[in-house]
Amino acid sequence: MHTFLHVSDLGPLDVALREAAEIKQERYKYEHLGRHRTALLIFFNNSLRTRLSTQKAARNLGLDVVVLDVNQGAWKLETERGVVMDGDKSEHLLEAIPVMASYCDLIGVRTFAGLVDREADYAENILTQFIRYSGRPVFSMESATAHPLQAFADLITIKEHSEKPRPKVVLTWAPHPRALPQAVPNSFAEWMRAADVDLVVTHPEGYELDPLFVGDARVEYDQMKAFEGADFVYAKNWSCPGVTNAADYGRILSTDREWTVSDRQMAVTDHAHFMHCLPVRRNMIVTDEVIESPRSLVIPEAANREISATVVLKRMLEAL
Ligand code: AN0
Ligand code: CP
Repeated sequence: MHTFLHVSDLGPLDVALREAAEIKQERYKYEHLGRHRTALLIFFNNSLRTRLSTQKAARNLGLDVVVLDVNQGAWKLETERGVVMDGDKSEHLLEAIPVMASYCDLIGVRTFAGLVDREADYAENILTQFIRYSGRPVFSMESATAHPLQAFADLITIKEHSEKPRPKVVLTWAPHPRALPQAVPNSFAEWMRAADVDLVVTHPEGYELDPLFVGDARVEYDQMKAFEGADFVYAKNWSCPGVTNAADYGRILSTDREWTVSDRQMAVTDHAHFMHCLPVRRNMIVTDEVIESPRSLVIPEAANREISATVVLKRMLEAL
């Protein structure tokens, strides 16, 4: 595997899930693969889980790890070609990428959508330059439009806790005070469609996700109706994807706290598990009661980030 952005990069999901289960039992089984190899993890944005779990995964595989926070101590990077660099940016990505690549064997990149230019965000402007100019395998640690390591961990978690062969999984929008990317719901929808689950997406009108990710998944604008009989509820905020109205891209269209996941909605589910990728704002996205309930999976879900990252890095090392 040379790039990791979409579910298709991983090949058959049943094989990947078996590999994940095996690695969870024996985390250091492939420790020899990373010997004398280095993974470089580059963060253009904040992270707690991805930063820690990906480092742990790399160590499971015997890799050396170098972490770079671009905004703390590196030169400010220009990402657009053709710009006259007379502003505050001292270095261009076009030099920085091959330089960084010369010190490592694998590269992980965390970068958020700008939420201003839909086309640039959906072209994955920064990640694409790493893929094109580094000559190294590159994996998304959440890029502008996708968060595949999260979606893979989510799928592992659902498979581990599912009491039915084809569970009903509801992806619900929830309110948030700041505009957030669509990366998490995009990947979650993409991965659930590829898995054997009954996916229902619910959000206020105007929040329609890009068809590239959501395909023809069922969309239900009535949140209570969507929750009926659900086995898993996956909450997330996202800003307007600009699918129905391009001018609204990146905007907050609703702050309706009726959408905050509470016991009221959970009561109509089939004793559903609650999931969220974290970080989560309590009593905006989900109430204290729901996130603290025994049906909440947010902690095992985050723990599975180590497992999804170990499988992905293992695949990349095997292909070197
Ligand atoms: C980010 C997002 O919504 O994409 C990261 C989630 C993993 N969330 C925040 O910035 C709060
Ligand atoms: N879920 C997730 O990716 O969290 P971080 O932003 O803390 O890495």
